[in-house]
Amino acid sequence: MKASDLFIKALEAEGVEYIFGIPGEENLDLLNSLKDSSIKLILTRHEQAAGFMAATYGRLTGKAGVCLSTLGPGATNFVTAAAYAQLGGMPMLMITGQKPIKSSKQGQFQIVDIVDMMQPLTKYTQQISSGYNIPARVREAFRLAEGERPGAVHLELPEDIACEETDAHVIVQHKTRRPSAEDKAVLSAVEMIHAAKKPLILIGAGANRKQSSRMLVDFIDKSGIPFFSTQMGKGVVDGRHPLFLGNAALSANDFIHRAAEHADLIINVGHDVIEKPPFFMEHDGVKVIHVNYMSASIDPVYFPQLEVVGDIANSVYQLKEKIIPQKHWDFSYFKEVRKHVEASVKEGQDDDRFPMYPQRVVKDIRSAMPEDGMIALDNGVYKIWFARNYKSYKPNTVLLDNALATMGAGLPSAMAAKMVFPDRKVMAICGDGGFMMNSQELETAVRLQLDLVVLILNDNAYGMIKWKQTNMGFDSFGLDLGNPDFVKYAESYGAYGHRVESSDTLIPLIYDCYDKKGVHLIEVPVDYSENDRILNNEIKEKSKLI
Ligand SMILES: Cc1ncc(C[n+]2csc(CCOP(=O)(O)OP(=O)(O)O)c2C)c(N)n1
Ligand SMILES: [Mg+2]
Repeated sequence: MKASDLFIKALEAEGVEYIFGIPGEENLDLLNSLKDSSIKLILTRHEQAAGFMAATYGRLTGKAGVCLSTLGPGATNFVTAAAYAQLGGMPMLMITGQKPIKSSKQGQFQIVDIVDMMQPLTKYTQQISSGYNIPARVREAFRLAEGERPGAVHLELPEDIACEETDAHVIVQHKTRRPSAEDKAVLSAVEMIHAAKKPLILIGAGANRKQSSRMLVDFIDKSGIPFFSTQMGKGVVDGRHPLFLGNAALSANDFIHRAAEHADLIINVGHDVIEKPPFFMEHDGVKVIHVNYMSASIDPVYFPQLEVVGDIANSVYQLKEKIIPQKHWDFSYFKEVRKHVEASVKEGQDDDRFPMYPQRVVKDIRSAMPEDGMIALDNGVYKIWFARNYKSYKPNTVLLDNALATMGAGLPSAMAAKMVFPDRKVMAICGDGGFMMNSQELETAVRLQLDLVVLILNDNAYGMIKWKQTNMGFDSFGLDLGNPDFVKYAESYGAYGHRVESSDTLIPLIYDCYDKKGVHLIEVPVDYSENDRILNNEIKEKSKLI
């Protein structure tokens, strides 16, 4: 068999549905083999966007998303997407081409050592040096990408290897189960929880990765222990649960941090230090039990006293089986915190100023999205408002990146979410800055006939950095932008363009967009003038008083 045919057969055996990317001349054998495959090629307008789409496909399915590029410049465009998948725990395979490795008459033209470049960004990076190795390399790449902790892997397929003949056979997936936590670790954890006076549960990104949701609800309901979540842990347990205290959108000084400071034990399910810290551990401060697939990486702000390492859902199940609610547990302070958080996230939600208040935008989008509707956020200051104020009802319905926290992923990740869940309503939420980093993918979305709303919060600036600049007492400098006419811009791609002109028109407009189908861009002029006062000062002062 031709090696490139075998490569595609190996991908098919892994259950690959899509390859996102941009082929170059070094991928032409592989492209030709793809022609008769069940795998669909999704052509994008930038390799970075293809990488973000593949990573999000992996995040939502648990199966590695696959992306393809040529050598040199195509492969270097994968760098940010590789870091996004690797830090975010998203399984993703990058396939890149290369000049012939046996003999080439091209000198060093376009040649960059891509295998080495990918070293710090992946779990596995290999050049395929013979057709015979293809089945093992592909299987190993998928095994590592999808195994805990999931992440990015890379295979380089040189042109002369792709076209050689081989008699190797595909290696099929083998059955595997994640190891379960050891009994004694669970017993020690239960003892610690029983002995605590004010235990508190934290839900982080790891719990959102696999379906730990039902086990966590059972554990919370049986124990009655209140919980809070990290940004990437949103939705694992319904935000309307009566024991939900709030989201740690900031790292410190918000109402929710009063609960974390007041607790004597935090049962941390699925958070690891790659996500921005939801609270800081301190010497002689709150104790932590680390419940995760992997042992804890130690950091000056994170040094747990006990670990329960193994499949998260199983660990939580084991804890639930053994936990007995204790009379000496005292949750009264947490209940007080909850009241303050609930009041605080409602503040400003009915404000009708225009340009719109971000708190109002969050509330309007929540009320226009159905329970299983998905929002995919880019990175900007609005992400804090969404993480803090937007209640998520189901796992993985708020896709945000609080690990690499890159700009530019909002639109591609929304597109991938819509492909994985074609029957759900999906919205990309971007700043004017982040949207323009991958706005060319509007063409891909239109070509794929996705029904999608892309909402842009427009402040004509890199608002997040302006907010930090003000907070640090610097003069306003260097962060204001001009923008295209977003309505015309959308229309030039064959999408629909809308500009919100008053705050009461946003909700009906969102409904209209979903009714009409197709790709809709909604520009929402936004008023960020109070971000500094509220997020940096008022919340800090008020939360001190609880
Ligand atoms: C690729 C990338 N470049 C730079 C940054 C640093 N950064 C974080 S948010 C931000 C500004 C975002 O601006 P915009 O998308 O308009 O959102 P806003 O904060 O204005 O709502 C910048 C420059 C980043 N996170 N990622
Ligand atoms: Mg902006």
